[in-house]
Amino acid sequence: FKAPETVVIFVLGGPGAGKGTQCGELVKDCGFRHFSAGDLLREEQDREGSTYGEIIKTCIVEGKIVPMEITIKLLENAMVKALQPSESGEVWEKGKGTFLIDGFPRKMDQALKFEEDVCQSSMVIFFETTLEVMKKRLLKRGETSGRADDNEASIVKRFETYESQTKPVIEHYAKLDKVLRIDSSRTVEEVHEETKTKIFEKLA
Ligand code: UP5
Ligand code: MG
Repeated sequence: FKAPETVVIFVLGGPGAGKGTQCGELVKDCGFRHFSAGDLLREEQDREGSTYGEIIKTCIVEGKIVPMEITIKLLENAMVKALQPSESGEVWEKGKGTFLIDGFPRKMDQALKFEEDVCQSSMVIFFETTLEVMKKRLLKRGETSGRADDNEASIVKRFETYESQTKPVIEHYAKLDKVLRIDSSRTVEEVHEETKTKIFEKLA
């Protein structure tokens, strides 16, 4: 994966912290591109003829991390595809070279592997809120989302994986001074404004 103009931003935070919502806001407002590891995995799970359907399904319900080779390949494919010229021929419209990688890396070995094989990240956005807020948001979404993991039992397991596996990734990048910490307990608009400001400060 070679695209020197590309800026890669990892977007992390617990389940339900608001990663997907905030990435959507950044796409609308700044033209960034959004790659959700979870969405790519769910798509692959449902793809006819996929060899990985069953393993992805089991991991998601159990809140476990899918073997990283699968996720990294899906992300890399999506990123390469995004770099193809669009129909209008415009690849590098405003912001389009900034890639938000949402919900990845969730575990230290994935972070190292991705940065070695695919590309280095410029920064990590960490949406931080309490487990209580996250749980409330997930249960509310579960009323309509149809997501196999938006239920009490899966939520508990997702939180455990987040605490034990993903938090060390955030700590690792914090030591490298790459983390933008953002309190995501507030409204979508408030969180978005602070996120945007902090990203552009860091990029400047
Ligand atoms: N909401 C959002 N922001 C709000 C705000 N400020 N105020 C009030 N409500 C707000 O938001 C969640 C809900 O809260 C929504 O209803 C939203 O409207 C509301 P969302 O933006 O969806 O939060 P997000 O952090 O994206 O939550 P998500 O559930 O997607 O987080 P997860 O990290 O759990 O899910 P993900 O899809 O990334 O992963 C799912 C599973 O896939 C993992 O558990 C794992 O099994 C697997 N996976 C891997 O194995 N490897 C990977 O690399 C990635 C995923
Ligand atoms: Mg999400």
